[in-house]
Amino acid sequence: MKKEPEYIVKAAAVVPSERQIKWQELEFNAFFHFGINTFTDSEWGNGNEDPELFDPEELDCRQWARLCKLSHIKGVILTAKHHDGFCLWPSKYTDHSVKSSKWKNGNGDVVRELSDACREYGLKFGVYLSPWDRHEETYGQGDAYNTYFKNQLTELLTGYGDIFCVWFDGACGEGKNGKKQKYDWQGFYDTVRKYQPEAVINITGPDVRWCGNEAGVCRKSEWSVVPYYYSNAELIAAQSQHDISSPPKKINPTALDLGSRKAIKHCDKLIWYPAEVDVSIRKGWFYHKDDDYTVKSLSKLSEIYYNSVGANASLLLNIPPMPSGKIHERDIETLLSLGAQLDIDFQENLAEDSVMTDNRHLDDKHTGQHILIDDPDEYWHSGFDPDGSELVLDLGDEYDINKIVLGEHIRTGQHVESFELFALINDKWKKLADETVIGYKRICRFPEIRVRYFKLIIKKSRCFAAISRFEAY
Ligand code: FUL
Repeated sequence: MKKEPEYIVKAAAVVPSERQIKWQELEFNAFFHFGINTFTDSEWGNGNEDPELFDPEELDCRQWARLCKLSHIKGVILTAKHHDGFCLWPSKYTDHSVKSSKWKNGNGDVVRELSDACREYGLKFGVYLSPWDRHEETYGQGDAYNTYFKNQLTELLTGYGDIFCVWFDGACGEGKNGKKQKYDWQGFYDTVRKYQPEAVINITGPDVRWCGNEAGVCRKSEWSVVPYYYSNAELIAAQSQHDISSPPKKINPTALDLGSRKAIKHCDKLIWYPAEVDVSIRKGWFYHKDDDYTVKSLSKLSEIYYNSVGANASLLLNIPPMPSGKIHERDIETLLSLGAQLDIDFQENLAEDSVMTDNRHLDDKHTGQHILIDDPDEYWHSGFDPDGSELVLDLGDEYDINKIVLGEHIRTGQHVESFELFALINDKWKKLADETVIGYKRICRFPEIRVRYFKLIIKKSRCFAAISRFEAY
């Protein structure tokens, strides 16, 4: 039995909530930044925009949803209200919304149209609601604004069916009247839990952590077990964007390591707080004609996908619709090609009917072979001496393979600290990967090889290792 220090025993026992597991399993979601900024060609509105300007004459939320469906996207998050305070639904608490616009003579509701389209296409639906509101008079007045915000939240949580995610932006600044608002974060969270208990609360929230940049990358070792400290809303807000001219492009260097032994050693409290990578398909978060040439290529998007979904993070890709209410053809083209590429990349898991042996396991219900059972709750458990444990996959025949997908059984926590992956080539084990964490999903890519046997060595793991995914493509 491996003797671990007390703080590692504690870290190994931290597990996700059911809502965090459901969210993690979605893997790839879409962000839609759409609002008054779409019509003023800006990124941050100042709240004084004329609502009349909002007029997406050809709004087609079914087009947005269809595109997501074809691109492997599982959930959608709409900017119901951005920093300018303009609401995409007819909130009864303000006139600064679609009801004062030209669109459908003030009778339209984008939240309704998109949530309906998502249901039709089998996608999850979520909302972004900016705490920072540059229009609302009560902003900066303490309780008055907090009540306003909770009322709006309640409208969104009770009027549009199931909500899978509520995204609270960390960006905050001065209000209209120069005052700063003291947010009632706990009250906001309680409102979400009351009306949509299954929804995760992201970013300045307790369930999902911002990866720390908007460049589409996560850390080499993305731990889901991190100090409680990182979920502090004031801290997240302080590290978020404060100035429109300097978007946070890189990972904050002081936070390169959130979950290693060194990073958690002196922490009183650890939590399950998995990472989300949010990035835009083009330069801005909102649509600008001048950005049409900045739409990311298939190779860039695919790199972002593998560096997030394949590295224990979730991907939230922003696709900003045009003033017409439709998505630009360049964005469509590149997204569809990503969808087609992912279809090819994950066409057939060649490990499905294979044999998996191990050099140790906890008991007969947790042998290597259990990894291959098509049930996320079947897994191999190393027993309590995990370092140096080995799993050997025999595909039964030789196949051309360039990807191995691994995953820990996160219901029992995140444990693996380092591993190596090998393939048997000409009777010699050739090293394909030498990595740190696995977490919910780790995709190891390598130049295509013809191979029958793979070997995974768990070099170091906290207390034990539990693997529930080993796929070959
Ligand atoms: C940031 C905001 O300021 C941007 O406009 C955008 O909404 C991004 C997702 O979050 O904090």
